[in-house]
Amino acid sequence: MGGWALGLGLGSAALPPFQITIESSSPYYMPASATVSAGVPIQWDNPTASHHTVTHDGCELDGSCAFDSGSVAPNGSFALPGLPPGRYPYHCTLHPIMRGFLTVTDPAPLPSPT
Ligand SMILES: [Cu+2]
Repeated sequence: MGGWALGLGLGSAALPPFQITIESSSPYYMPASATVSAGVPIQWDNPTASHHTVTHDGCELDGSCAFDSGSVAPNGSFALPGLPPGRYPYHCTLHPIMRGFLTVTDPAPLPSPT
């Protein structure tokens, strides 16, 4: 478990993960565009017959690699304990046509800076 999530002080037991299903046809990641709150675990399930990855675009673009599942076997899954707020385009390194987008929002609204 990541210390980052624990640092939120939510004081709750482990949250149920937000689940994304890998599919062998479009949109490939279901839902392809997902929005979750910071600190919420995220889990990708692979019920297809092929290996896939869940790889943040930054892993290859600029080294800002937020997550990379490596090869996820059929009937396997990949889980993250939660991510800092931000926008995370990701893809499958084995099938570059597979693309998803994750938006992580602040757990509580903060006063907007002036
Ligand atoms: Cu794939």
